Amino acid sequence: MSSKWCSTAAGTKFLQVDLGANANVSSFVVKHAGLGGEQTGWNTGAFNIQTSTDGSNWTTRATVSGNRTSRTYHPISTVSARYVRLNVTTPANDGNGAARINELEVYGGGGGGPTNVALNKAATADSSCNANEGPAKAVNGSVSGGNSDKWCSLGATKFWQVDLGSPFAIQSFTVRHAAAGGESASWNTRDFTLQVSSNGATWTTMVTVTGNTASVTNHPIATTTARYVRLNITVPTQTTDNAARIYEV
Ligand SMILES: [Ca+2]
Repeated sequence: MSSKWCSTAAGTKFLQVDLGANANVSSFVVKHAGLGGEQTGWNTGAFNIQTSTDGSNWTTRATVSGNRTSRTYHPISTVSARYVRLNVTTPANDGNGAARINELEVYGGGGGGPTNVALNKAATADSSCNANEGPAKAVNGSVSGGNSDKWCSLGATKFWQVDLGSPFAIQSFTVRHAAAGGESASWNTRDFTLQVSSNGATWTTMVTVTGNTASVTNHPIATTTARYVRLNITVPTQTTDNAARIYEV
């Protein structure tokens, strides 16, 4: 009974966890009083679960009222988040005023949609336009952090690559171009290829795109196992502008 978090604070009581970095989140499990051996009348009556990438702006992902069960499961459409908050609005269903949470579990991957295996992995590139537009910006899980939330290159041969750390079965790629981050759509990448490699030296071209104008491009492939992914940009924009601008891969 002492393996729980308990709060008797006035008003909404909350429990928050920092995952340490943005991660794909696809479901939550909450273990209430009854799972800790306490009376089920103390199971949380009403609550909501929110996520955030910065710990200050929150989006509500699940809202529950009238709960009486000891364990609740909350699948959601997969989102990238670093922080998860459980807000307890009605702490029990028998009128008791204490919130009693034995466990708040956060799950990613399976069930909620595809997993982004590139998220926060080690990225490199031929060059960067500025120190704050380095290759890591294309795997930081965000496109809304302003014009520097991207990798940018003015190099003669523009490429970006990520080391997934170990081999993964890859099913598709998603590339978010200039306008996905709020810049001009005339700067969306026009011609590019996507390659994979198991050793970082020998590359196989999986996707070849010419004449793209879209802000976000999705590229499903026949599932292939690889550790490295490379994006080669041959025509960076729709105009004579020579900078590649990639907000997320
Ligand atoms: Ca980004």
